[in-house]
Amino acid sequence: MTATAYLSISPDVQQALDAGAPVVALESTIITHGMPYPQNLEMAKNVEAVVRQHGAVPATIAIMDGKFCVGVSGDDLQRLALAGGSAAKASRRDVSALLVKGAIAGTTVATTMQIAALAGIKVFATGGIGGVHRGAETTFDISADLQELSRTPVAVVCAGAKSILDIAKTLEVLETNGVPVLGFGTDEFPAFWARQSGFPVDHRFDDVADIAAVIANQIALGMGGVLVANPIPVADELDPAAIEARIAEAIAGAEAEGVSRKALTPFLLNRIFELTGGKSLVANIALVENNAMVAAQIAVALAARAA
Ligand code: PSU
Ligand code: MN
Repeated sequence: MTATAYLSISPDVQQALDAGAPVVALESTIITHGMPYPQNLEMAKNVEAVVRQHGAVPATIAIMDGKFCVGVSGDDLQRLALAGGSAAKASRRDVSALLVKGAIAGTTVATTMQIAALAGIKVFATGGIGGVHRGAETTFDISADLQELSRTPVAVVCAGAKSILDIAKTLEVLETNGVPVLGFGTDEFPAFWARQSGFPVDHRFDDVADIAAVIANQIALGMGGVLVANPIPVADELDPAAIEARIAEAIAGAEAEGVSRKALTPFLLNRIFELTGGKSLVANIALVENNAMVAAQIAVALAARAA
C-alpha cells in the first residue's frame, strides 16, 4: 500500500489541485475535541464558506473509515461533529493504527499537515497550535505539532498559542526545530484569545504576497513548514487579565482531577468555556474564521506565483 492509496480526495478539491488553484486545508480535532455540538458543526461549515468567499477551495481533513479524507462531505462533517470526543484524536503516532481499525478521527494540526502534504496542499488554517504545556519541565508534554512544523512543508495560519501553554517555551522549541514564525501585521506573537503575548515573532509581514514568497522559499530549499501568526480581530478579543484568571482556574481543576496527556487540551478548553460563560467559544470561532480568510488570501497569492 502506498501512502497516496489511503487518500480519498473530494472531486472539487481534486479539480482545484489539478488546476493549480488555491486550496486551504482545515483540521478536524477542533470539530471533534475543540468545541461542543452544535457550534462545532456550524463553525466547520462557516469556515469553509469563508475560504470560498476569499477565492480558495476548502479541504477539511479527517480520518474517516480507514481513509485520509481530504474535503470531508456534509454528511461526514455531521458524523464528526456528533461523534465529538468519542471519535479518536489522531496525532502522528496514532495514524497507522487508526487506518487499520477503520476508525473515524479528528486530525490534529500535526496529522492534518501530514495529510495535506500528501495531497499536495500547502496552506492550512486552524485556531491555535498545540505547544509546550506549562510544567513541561516535569511532564515532558510538548505537542507533536511543533515537530511536524519542522518536517512538513505546509504553512499553518493560527492565532498564536493559548496561554494554557507556556508560550515562551513553545517559541523556543519552534526555534530549535527551525520553524519560521511570521507575524501577519504584528510584531508580537498573539495569545489566541488575546492579540499580544509579550513575545516577539521572528519576522513581521504586512502583505500576503510576502508570506507566500517565504512559503515558496521553504519549499524550494527543502525546509519544513511555516507558522503564520494572525492575531484575533480587535472586536473579538477577550480581556487578557480576565482570561488569564480563568485559565489558571482551569489548570488547577485539571491538576485536582488528575487530567493529563492527550485529554488535557480538550479538558482545559471545556473548563474555560464553562468559566467564561461561553465567551471563549465565541472568540474562538471568530479567530478561526479570521485565520481562514488570511489563509485563503495566502493560498491565492501562492497560486499566482506558480501560474
Ligand atoms: N487548540 C485549540 N483547539 C483545538 C486544538 C488546539 O484551540 O482543538 C487541537 C489542535 O488539533 C491541536 C491539538 O493540534 O489540539 C493539540 O493537541 P496536543 O496538545 O495533544 O498535541
Ligand atoms: Mn500533549
